[in-house]
Amino acid sequence: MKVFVLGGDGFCGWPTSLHLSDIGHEVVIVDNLSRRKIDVDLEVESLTPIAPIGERLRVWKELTGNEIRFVHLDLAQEYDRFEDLLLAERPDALVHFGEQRAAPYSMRNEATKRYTVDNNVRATHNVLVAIATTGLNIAMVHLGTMGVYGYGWSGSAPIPEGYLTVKVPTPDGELDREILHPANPGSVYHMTKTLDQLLFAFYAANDQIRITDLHQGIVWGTQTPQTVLDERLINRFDYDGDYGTVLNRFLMQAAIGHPLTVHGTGGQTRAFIHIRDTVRCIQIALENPPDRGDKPTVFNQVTETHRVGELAELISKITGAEIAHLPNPRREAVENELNVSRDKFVALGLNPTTLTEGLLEESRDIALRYKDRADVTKIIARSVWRQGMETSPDLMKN
Ligand code: NAD
Ligand code: USQ
Repeated sequence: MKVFVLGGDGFCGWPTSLHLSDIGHEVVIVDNLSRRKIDVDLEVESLTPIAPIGERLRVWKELTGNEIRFVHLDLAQEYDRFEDLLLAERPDALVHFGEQRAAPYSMRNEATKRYTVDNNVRATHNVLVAIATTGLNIAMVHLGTMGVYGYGWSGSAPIPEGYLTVKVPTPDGELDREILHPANPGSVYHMTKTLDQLLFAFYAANDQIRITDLHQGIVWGTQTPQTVLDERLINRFDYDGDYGTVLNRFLMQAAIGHPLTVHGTGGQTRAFIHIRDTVRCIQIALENPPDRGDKPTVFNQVTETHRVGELAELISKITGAEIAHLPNPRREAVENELNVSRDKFVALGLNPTTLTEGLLEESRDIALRYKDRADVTKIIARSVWRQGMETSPDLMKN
């Protein structure tokens, strides 16, 4: 297949591009490199050194003979160029990672709230309009989030894969109806993913676009079999208070002797997936697209759930790291249950990689190898959900 990877320079998009190229697909990355620019604005860098995109692609070709092409394009701002690109290249499928993905960054200030909505909703809508207008039969796979369901709305009831069957009372008795699971976003970022879902429902029905929406949990780990081939292919490792996600942050903090930054009691339960499984799930989704006229297919792309506090305890047990309970900068439930249906990927052949000490060690080794690149003044999460919320002072000095 010829596959466009939108956002293919990012943390999930880069290893996915290499994986798809490795198994023989023709890959074209479309990215505006905005994630690299945000690092410059935040004065922080990935813990791992990220080579320029041209160098990444050159090394991949030298090592494997496989060519991945790159198009520098802003999906939210350059609609005409994107439509022309689809017509010229006629891809069979596209994977859409190209959005601003950090919840704390989306809550940082009025500019980042507006940027996140403008960028994410426009990018997704432009992609859909371009597919509809060109009339190409492109299968679209989108990276959504578990956060669209919210945490705790249905207590311990299993969260279905996208759709909920409800009973609608009518004067003639009850009707069974399948609806999109009610949206309960916890941040401006998560809200954009709930808006994406409505766009998908509309364009699947109106223009018969074939859409798969992957409700992904928190991705952890760094490397895949392709990114380890050469240091210039290494994947991102975000550890800062806005972009670092919880498990990778804890692993990095343990490696540099920083206390583990648990927000509040640590009773928050979240869903997780290793980056190696992310790339396999995307391959499975690409190989099993819905038919024209189907409603969007939704998969819950998660392999396990854990409480944040329990993860901190596990890492503390392995590494001896201290645990710090910090004021929570987010408005979120202090504690929640999370029971997620996740049968579809397993039925289609995914053999889940779960959180084992071996893999934790692998991530810790990377954190140890690059620990001198860490700026410890960037670790504490300081983007608050409402003005006036308390945050922690730095726990370490550079
Ligand atoms: P990332 O920020 O590392 O990568 C996103 C990429 O998209 C970046 O390279 C960025 O430059 C590009 N991009 C953003 N806006 C663009 C635009 N307007 N035009 C072109 N390119 C644009 O994020 P990630 O962690 O790789 O996440 C990828 C997707 O997966 C996101 O949509 C995110 O919501 C979703 N997701 C991520 C996680 C996670 O834990 N990282 C979990 C669940 C879902
Ligand atoms: N947390 C801590 N300490 C930290 C960092 C986070 O206790 O140092 C807590 C947060 O308060 C939150 C939980 O850990 O309760 C998860 O936070 P996170 O930053 O790891 O994940 P989140 O903000 O939910 O976002 C990440 C990705 C996003 C994706 C989402 C999937 O950045 O793109 O959509 O995971 S999900 O969480 O399933 O919605």
